[in-house]
Amino acid sequence: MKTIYSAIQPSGIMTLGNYIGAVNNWRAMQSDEDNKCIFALADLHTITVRQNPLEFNKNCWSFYALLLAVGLDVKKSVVYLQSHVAQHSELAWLLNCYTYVGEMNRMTQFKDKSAKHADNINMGLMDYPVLMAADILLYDTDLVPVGYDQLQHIEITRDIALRVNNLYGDIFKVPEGFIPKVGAKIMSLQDPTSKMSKSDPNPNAVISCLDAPEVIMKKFKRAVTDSDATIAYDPENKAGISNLLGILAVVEGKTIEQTVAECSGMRYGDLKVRVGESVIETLRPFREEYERLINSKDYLIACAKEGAQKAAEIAEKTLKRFKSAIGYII
Ligand code: ATP
Ligand code: LTN
Repeated sequence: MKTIYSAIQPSGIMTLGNYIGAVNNWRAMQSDEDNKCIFALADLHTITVRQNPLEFNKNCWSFYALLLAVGLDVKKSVVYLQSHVAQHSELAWLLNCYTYVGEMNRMTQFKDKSAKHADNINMGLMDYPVLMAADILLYDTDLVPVGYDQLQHIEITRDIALRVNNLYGDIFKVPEGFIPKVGAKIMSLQDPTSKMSKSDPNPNAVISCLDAPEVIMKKFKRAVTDSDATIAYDPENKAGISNLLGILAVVEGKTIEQTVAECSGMRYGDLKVRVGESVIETLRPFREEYERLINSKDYLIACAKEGAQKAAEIAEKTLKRFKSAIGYII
């Protein structure tokens, strides 16, 4: 049995990048009987950037409903809110004392986000990877399915786990990242050299999993490509077209080679329409199920509560193991 753990922040909107790079794989891993899957809304991480309380609350509901709508099954997997399981904060504190300031200073995301939010470089922003390490290590995780941008955080999680194990014996399982071969970094539709990001202020750059079909089509038709007219997969020199091919391959469940073979010879405009149509059909059932779930708050509350109980049971065991090794009276 392998334990799979991952999380997503309830901030902004869930993008096609989040779906392809992360959530789509969570669902695939959940359907393997040999996997025990645990998925969280990383709502403690979200307040490292200042949130409007009403909007934040709405986003938490919305992301939880959307996780279920895309197919996370609460009967098979544990799906919960990080803030409902106090062990995350407690382990993060303990791990802080086994993490060096220099290590956190070097984190790419910390540097990027500090530059972006220069008026609010809070301790949480710097400590973000330690909380993430706590999330992962609490569940004796084997594999962490994430997009490419999170790889550095998985590395530091492994470093912290090994450091603790060297001091106290076998306390933590040392996890591995799981990065998809295609789709680990879906690019912005307006600037295909940068990542499609939830927090992009330009709505044309980003597909939301809840966008209406006509909006999705419009955004793909406007996607930035290049002036050459050949369809080829070459992320370095043909970033826009390669991004479209990558998206198409994942949503149609094909390899890049198959997709390129099918599309070679197409005009750019036709490729854009083909990608738009496939993405619309992929997202359509999610949007419909989301509309149903977001109006079933009692059901969502019951699911979240059950998820948190199951998560806390596992988390408490790991936390006690570590505290006892440090010397705490437990
Ligand atoms: P922001 O850009 O505002 O920091 P985000 O879009 O990266 O947010 P997160 O909540 O940080 O969203 O990421 C959730 C998951 O989605 C992570 O596993 C991350 O690696 C993955 N992910 C995010 N954007 C992409 C992308 N463009 N392509 C592939 N995977 C992505
Ligand atoms: N930092 C992650 C979200 C996250 C996460 C985790 C992912 C928080 N805790 C544990 C995997 C495992 C991000 O996607 N930005």
